[in-house]
Amino acid sequence: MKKRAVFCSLIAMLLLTALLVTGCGGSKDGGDKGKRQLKVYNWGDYIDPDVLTSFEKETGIHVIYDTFATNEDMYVKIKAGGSDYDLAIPSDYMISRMIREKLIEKIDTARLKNYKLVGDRFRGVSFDPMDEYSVPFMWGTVGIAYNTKMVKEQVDSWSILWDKKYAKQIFMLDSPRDSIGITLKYLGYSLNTGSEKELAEAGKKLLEQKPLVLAYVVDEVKDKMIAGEGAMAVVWSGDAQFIMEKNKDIAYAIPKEGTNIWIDSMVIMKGAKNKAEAMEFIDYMTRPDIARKNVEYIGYATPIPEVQGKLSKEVQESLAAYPPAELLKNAEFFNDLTDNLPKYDKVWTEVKIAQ
Ligand code: N2P
Repeated sequence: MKKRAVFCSLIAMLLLTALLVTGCGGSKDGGDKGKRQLKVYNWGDYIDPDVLTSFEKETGIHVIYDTFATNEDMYVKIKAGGSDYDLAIPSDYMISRMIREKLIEKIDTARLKNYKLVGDRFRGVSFDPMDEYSVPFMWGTVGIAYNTKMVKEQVDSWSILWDKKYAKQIFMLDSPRDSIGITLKYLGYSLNTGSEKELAEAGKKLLEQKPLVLAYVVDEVKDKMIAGEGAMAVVWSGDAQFIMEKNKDIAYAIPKEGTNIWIDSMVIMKGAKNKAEAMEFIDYMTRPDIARKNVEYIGYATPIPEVQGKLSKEVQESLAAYPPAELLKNAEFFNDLTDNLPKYDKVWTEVKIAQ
């Protein structure tokens, strides 16, 4: 009996020590701050680094932050499993696919203080019609950034990307959906086509263009265009805005044949270990002062009207950032391709391996 009492008080002491060491059972605002963490997977160059720092400071949540260059790269890593991300920021069509494949969780937007600030045109969107899975982060278009010192003519058509006089001065996006998509638009087709014939035509066009292409690039395009290394580049609009702010010779065009309009939204991964932290991150990114810091740093467009209204007149009138509706009349969102996806993969592989 006595032995047992000693044993019990020993256990109690051990338990007490354990509690003291871990900060009394994990209270949010106690000494346990360093313990909370969040694993985020985002596009490269898609956040103001100061915003990450201030989030960590204000919430005590340690962020493990990784980046990807395209939706397809992100998908492969998530699908392979074991990456452990809590939160990612894919585009529309990829979100549809992730919902379909049960890779992401529902988000209770009623628990997000700042969700009400999201603009109406970003709610009830086709890839998440009931606003159940995603909270918009940025939006934009695909277009041509060009150097007005090297391109003297008007840029209003994708056809300029096939003009031999710009041989080896053209940067293409190393992103299958984007590069095939704009080629389909140039040919007068939908960028969601499932037609083998139309896709074969687009593939032929891209192969024909390859000798004129200086490089297939993603985030590196910004430095290259700022440095004047190419005459033009197919870019995402916010990158164009970023480039234009650093090099006044650069302009942005949305070709008349139409383009892709996209929304990148925050999603929570299925089975995320740090769901509460992910919710805090989403709400923080949607907070007006933070959203503003972000867009002013990265150049992309905010889905929060109140934030847009606070930006400089120059940015608000920039067609790279906030294009007028008439320029978007031929624009399409990408859809989840489902069974047609292999057809696009085949086209892109052929283009990339061609000599
Ligand atoms: C930023 C990537 C922009 C995302 N580097 C395009 N949807």
